Amino acid sequence: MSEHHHHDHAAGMQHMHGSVVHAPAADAHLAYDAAYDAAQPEPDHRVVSLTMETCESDWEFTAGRTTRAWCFNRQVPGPTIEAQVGDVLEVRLTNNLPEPTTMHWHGLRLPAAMDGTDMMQQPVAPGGSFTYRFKLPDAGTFWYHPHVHETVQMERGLYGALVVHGPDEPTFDADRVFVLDDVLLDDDAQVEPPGGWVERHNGREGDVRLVNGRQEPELTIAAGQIERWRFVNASSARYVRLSIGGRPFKIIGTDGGLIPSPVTATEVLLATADRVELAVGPFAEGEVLAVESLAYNRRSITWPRDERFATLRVGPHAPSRAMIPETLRHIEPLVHGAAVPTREVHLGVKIGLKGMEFQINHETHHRDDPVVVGQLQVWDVINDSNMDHPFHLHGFFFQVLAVDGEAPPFLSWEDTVNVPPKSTVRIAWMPDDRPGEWMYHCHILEHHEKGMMAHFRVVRPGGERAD
Ligand SMILES: [Cu+2]
Repeated sequence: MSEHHHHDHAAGMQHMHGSVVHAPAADAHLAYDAAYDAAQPEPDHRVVSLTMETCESDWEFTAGRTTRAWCFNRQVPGPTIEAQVGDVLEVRLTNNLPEPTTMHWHGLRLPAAMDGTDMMQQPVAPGGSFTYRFKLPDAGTFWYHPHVHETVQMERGLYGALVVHGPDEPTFDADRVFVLDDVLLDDDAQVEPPGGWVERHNGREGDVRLVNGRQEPELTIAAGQIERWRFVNASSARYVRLSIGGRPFKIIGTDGGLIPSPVTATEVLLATADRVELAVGPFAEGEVLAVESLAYNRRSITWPRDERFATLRVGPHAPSRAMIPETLRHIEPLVHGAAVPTREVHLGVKIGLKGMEFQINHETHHRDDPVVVGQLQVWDVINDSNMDHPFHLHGFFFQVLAVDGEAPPFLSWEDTVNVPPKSTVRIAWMPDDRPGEWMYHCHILEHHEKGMMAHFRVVRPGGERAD
């Protein structure tokens, strides 16, 4: 799938200093081990090394029509990176776009310096290079994308998937990644530049729906087989209420990897940037199913309707070796019993003299208080506005404790959660020992750009005042 190759760690490679990622353990997200070296692979693991070039390139989102896209390695999505927990990922980025860019590693617990935000690194200038290097502590479906000028760069095709395999995964007949997106093309099949106030309010929803960079492709699956389908919603603003012909599937994973046990459902909502992993099948030969997004009213101005992403055709029968255990993983709850909120994060939209402002705690580009390593965070994320916003926290996984006081149907690790209008989502997370500048924001790209974001420091105890 990808062009990367493996090579063993060679002595003398650069170490990153001043950052420590905690070690994987029974529940990796809670452990901490000062000996964990973010720059060196675990014993018997490798450095997964690859080069990435960003540049303008021709791409056929729609068959027979050429778009000047912006690509990682001349493809949309960029190459799917695959690695194992405990490997080090080393990506040498060369930017051949006409403007600066970065790579943000969405969902990964990495040192702040590798997060790819303009808070932590100078964006890579045209013609410049930067090497990202960090260890992969967690299994799951992640993705990468620029963290500058996203409404243009991501819309034109800059994104890709990263799959990290764990030591103890369920067995499937196939393991596939589907990166969903939509793109707004003009009559000449070129990507429309950012639009007017409706788009700034709603976020952009394109009329061409893409699976792995192609418009409404045909997919096939063998009758009788069960596959692992990993979905990434890379859209600017589109929510995907995913259905596969209305047939039941099993949800087995979310943003932060496997969930405790499979959950049977006929649909699942992916806000922008969300990931979900499904066990799909078995189907009967000859069936034809729509992979589609059912109408979802996120209270934007556009009217919701069912829209197709792909067509799934079921081919001849093949034997199955799939084995999906009832227990997929142990997740330790961060909070037992009643939680005491430590912070309120208000999401608001204000229309005033400055036009439309998308705010956190009543200001754009909010500077939030530091959090201290090892101090449990319980945040009430409160949506004061009349439309949905997907809340994304960089660098750390959280657990959703409640949505308007109701516990979610299953425990999971997340980095993105939808916050419905006039609702409160209570989350808990534990800052492990990765000090630095971090951020959270709405992942509707136009809202993020218009200020619905905040930055804050993670500080060591006693190292800095926390208030
Ligand atoms: Cu938003």
